[in-house]
Amino acid sequence: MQTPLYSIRMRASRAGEHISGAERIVPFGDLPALCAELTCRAQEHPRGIPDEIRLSIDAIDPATVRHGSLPDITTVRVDDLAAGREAALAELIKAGVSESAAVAAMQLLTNGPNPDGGGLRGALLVESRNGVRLEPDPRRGVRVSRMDLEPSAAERLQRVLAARRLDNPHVREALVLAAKVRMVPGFVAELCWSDDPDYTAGYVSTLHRGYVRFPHLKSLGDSHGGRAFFLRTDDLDLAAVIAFLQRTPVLFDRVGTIHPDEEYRP
Ligand code: WAQ
Ligand code: MG
Repeated sequence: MQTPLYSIRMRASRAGEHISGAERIVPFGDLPALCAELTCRAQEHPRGIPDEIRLSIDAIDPATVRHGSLPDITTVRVDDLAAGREAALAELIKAGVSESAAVAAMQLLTNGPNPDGGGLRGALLVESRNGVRLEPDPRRGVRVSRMDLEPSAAERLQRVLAARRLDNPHVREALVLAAKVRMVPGFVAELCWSDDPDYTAGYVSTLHRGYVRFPHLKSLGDSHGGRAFFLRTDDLDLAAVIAFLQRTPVLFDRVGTIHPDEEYRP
């Protein structure tokens, strides 16, 4: 019999504002150690000390688990924030996002997309052509959950990332999240940069190019960041997309190729 798997989710906030979160899928026996690890992480986050930490643990129905591959990775070298934003915008437009929708999403991530101020714990869902926001609750966004690497893929990923000096938790976790998001029907692109003040890199993920990283999508010290998922909505069952993102367990068993770095040439 297979070991029963559990989804574990952490989110930490202060005065209602999102600080950090994490989502993993692990065997039953790994839960105590992971509870400790995720609690430490919530306590030691560069965005500050939380006044609320939530850990949620739910059994996964093995019959619902899906499998998938991580995207290929390319780093586009840019010297500064302006070049990074310009290169990311070009990548989004190439994937079929309208310029106005892409610019509007970048503006929201820059200023903090929460109408109450600050960030969201989830992602913006954005119609790829007209830029209309699609999340049911714009104060929360849509949080992707129930995804992880198979142990052998986790090991392999760390090895290939380390060989390129890219092995850090931001990259590993962003790859897993991006891999799940690109599985949804209607997916056009994802834009992300971290809300951690000490991490300036971000990415654009598309079906054609994979996970394209830009070392500078914001300035050091800036605590604004977030994610936007661009979707084409023709015949799209949005409720099913959201249900998949939040609830369908996906384990990634294959790692993509890391391509040579590219220089950004405007
Ligand atoms: N589902 C939806 N949105 C999320 C999730 C999730 N599971 N996790 C984070 N977000 C949103 C949320 O608004 C966060 O405030 C924001 O994204 C940033 O999250 O070098 O570290 O965990 O290749 O700070 C990308 C570049 C790093 C990595 C991204 O994001 C690289 C990062 P963070
Ligand atoms: Mg963060």
